[in-house]
Amino acid sequence: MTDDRALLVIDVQNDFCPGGALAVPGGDEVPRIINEISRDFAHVVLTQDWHPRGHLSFASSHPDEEPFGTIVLPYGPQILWPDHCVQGEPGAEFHPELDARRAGLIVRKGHHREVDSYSAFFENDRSTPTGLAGYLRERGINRLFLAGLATDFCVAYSALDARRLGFDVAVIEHACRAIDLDGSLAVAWKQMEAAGVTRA
Ligand code: VGL
Ligand code: ZN
Repeated sequence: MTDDRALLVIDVQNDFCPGGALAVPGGDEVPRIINEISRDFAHVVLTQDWHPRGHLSFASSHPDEEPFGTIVLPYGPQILWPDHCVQGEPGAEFHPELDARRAGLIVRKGHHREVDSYSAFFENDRSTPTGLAGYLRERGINRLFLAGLATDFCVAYSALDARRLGFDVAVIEHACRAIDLDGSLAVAWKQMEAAGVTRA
């Protein structure tokens, strides 16, 4: 099928939904919205946050730190999160209402213990690629539509990296939900708008 658009569904996993370890308010509202939207796309890619136990983004890996604090790692500041999306645990599974059947690719990210990975394209060192850009380019995909969790972290980082890589990028706002930590949602939108990300 010649369609130069892809739907990129970010981290619609149990731990980011109410009842999960890092619950995003309203996170469980997006699977059904995304299922509707995905019918219009020939290309659907899902991402899955996929951390080993003891991941350095977990506050529990640092004896003197609390969740939602910040530390400095070799690649820069890192927010510390509750343990979430641990490989093979129920919290790392896709939300049961998300229809994953039409996804052509599932990108797992955050599996290196020492580096977090918000973006679907690069780890948080902003230089180690996941391979997704090559996959999309080989298929002639130029335009990306993003949905999922969380707007101000993994969706925003993915959108910004996609722009940096030369893709047209739209964030489908009603199919995303935010963590909004200390105004992070407003900051994320400011950065996305400055980078030429549109709202769909
Ligand atoms: C995410 C924090 C930590 C996200 C993932 O999917 O937005 N946020 N890991
Ligand atoms: Zn994570």
